[in-house]
Amino acid sequence: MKRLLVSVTTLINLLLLILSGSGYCQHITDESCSVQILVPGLKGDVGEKGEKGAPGRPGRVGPPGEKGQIGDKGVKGGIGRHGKIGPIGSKGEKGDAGDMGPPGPSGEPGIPCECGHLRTTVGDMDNQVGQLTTELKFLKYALPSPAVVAGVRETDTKIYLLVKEEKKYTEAQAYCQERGGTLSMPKDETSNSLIASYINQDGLSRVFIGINDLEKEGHYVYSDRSPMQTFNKWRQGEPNNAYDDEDCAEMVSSGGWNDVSCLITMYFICEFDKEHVSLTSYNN
Ligand SMILES: [Ca+2]
Ligand SMILES: [Ca+2]
Repeated sequence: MKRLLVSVTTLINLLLLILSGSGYCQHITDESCSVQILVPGLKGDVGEKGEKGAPGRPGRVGPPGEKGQIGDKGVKGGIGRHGKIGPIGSKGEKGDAGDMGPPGPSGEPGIPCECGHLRTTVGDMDNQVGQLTTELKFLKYALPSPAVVAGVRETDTKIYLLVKEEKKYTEAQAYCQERGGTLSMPKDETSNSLIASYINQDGLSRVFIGINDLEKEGHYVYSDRSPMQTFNKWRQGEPNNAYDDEDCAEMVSSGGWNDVSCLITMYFICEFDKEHVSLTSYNN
């Protein structure tokens, strides 16, 4: 481009010189008129190198390259650090019992003694434990609940049970019979005193006992239908069959007897034969 501009400029200059020379020379003498041809000078020296230009603008983002190949597998890493301690595991099942061990060495000889009486005592205690065990089973069977009885009283052959539930005579008798007994039958001074103390101990004033003349007026029998013997504890003026309606008997705290209506309700005392208790199984 630059070279082309130089050439054009040169041509224009030559043309101006030709035109001006021919016109100018018409007014000037031929000697003094000459044609001067101007030619461009020599090409100058190469200029100094310019300063470095500012960096150009970044080019456009090229298209994504093709996906490379899968690299080789890396080298196996070293052992990692210890992890945290885990939670306590559940308890395992109980293992089988081990084999029985060998017998131990013999003990030292005992001290000789006269043990005959001790053996007798131990034997007696065994019998008592057996009897108490039977009575305990009986009580667990016979007692509806601990709240309604005030313990038991007993002689060599009988067990007495004070039941603190108010019942009519026949209901009380049925209660005792259901448990293998009967309403208490004081047939001698000993049993009468024991029943009386039983009443007093609990602060009571009267209880039904197993005596009645239900079948025949004035003919008193015990609740097991055995006839009244010579022993009795009728209070003075009793039995009086008051209002012609007293066919059952109560014992008051003094131990005395009185005939009363069978239809009133009061506490009562049952009686059980120890022999019967021992022979009966109370496993319920
Ligand atoms: Ca009567
Ligand atoms: Ca009476």
